[in-house]
Amino acid sequence: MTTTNLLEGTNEIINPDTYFQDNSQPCSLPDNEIKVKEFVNKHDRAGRRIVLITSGGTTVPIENNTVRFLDNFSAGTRGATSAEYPFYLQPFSRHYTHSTNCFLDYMELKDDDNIEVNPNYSQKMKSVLKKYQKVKQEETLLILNFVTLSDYLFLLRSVTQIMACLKERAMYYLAAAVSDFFIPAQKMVQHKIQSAEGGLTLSMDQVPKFLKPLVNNWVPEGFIVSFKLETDPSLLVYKSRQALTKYGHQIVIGNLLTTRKLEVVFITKDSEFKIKLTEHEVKNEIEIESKIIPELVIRHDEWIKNAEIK
Ligand code: 9Z3
Repeated sequence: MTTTNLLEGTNEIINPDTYFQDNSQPCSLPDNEIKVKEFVNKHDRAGRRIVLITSGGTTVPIENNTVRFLDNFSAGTRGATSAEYPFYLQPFSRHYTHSTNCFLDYMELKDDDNIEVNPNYSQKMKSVLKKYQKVKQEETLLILNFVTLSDYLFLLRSVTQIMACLKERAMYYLAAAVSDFFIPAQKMVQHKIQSAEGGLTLSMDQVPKFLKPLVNNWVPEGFIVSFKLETDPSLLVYKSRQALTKYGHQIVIGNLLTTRKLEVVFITKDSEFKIKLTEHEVKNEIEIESKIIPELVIRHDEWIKNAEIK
């Protein structure tokens, strides 16, 4: 088999500012910025705290006219579940979209003209619906979408910079699984890579380390929590602490791919502890986010209090 060595990667680490200069911003960015400004202004005036939760994976295209892309693992469950706990909400749509049921399974035909909720689900759905409607009515949830690495990074920079005015009252909960490698636009081939040329060898650049400007420049007063995903248990604590030391933010939550729904490790400057579900909790469908979020709320309280003392 022949291999096509298409692209030359580089070991040089690209500066985050250079990234924003070399890549064009997504066309949805201006609209999203308007939505975020409105949301932040409204809740800032009411003296509320705001949490930015990033969730899901990013993709990196391998062709400018993209037919193929590389994806990062994430079902987006951590972020979606976590978004519900600050309000003590029961799950909303994720339980219907992530279930093996088709959404039509939740419905029944009442007569020729009307449908209703299947009684087997109506009790649970009713409580979810009530809480969902409360969130909608109070406009306490704003959902923005991203697909590619570039969508994500431009959005992250804009949202954090808009939220900077909240100072310590903002929390940044970075659970998205962000690509570590990408092909810069100017090095990417324009058209679909042809399979007739044989195998494909890709060489990719390292994605700039965005936590650095985020912590130091974009939101230096914010309470910042990042996640570290590993598959090798022996690396988890070491790599999580390494990230905390490197970026100097408040908490790294380490998790392993296979046990991420059952166990996480909190790494702070002066502590390290596990949060784990018991067998009993697992049986009762307790979600680990119901333990993670209250712990973070306590620490965020302290963060705000300490800032007031200073
Ligand atoms: C995580 O570690 C999340 O907890 C998961 C959640 C992606 C594992 P799901 O979405 O899974 O519920 O299916 N997110 C961070 C992953 C990541 O890429 N972190 C970077 C790294 O590990 C640092 S920011 O190097």
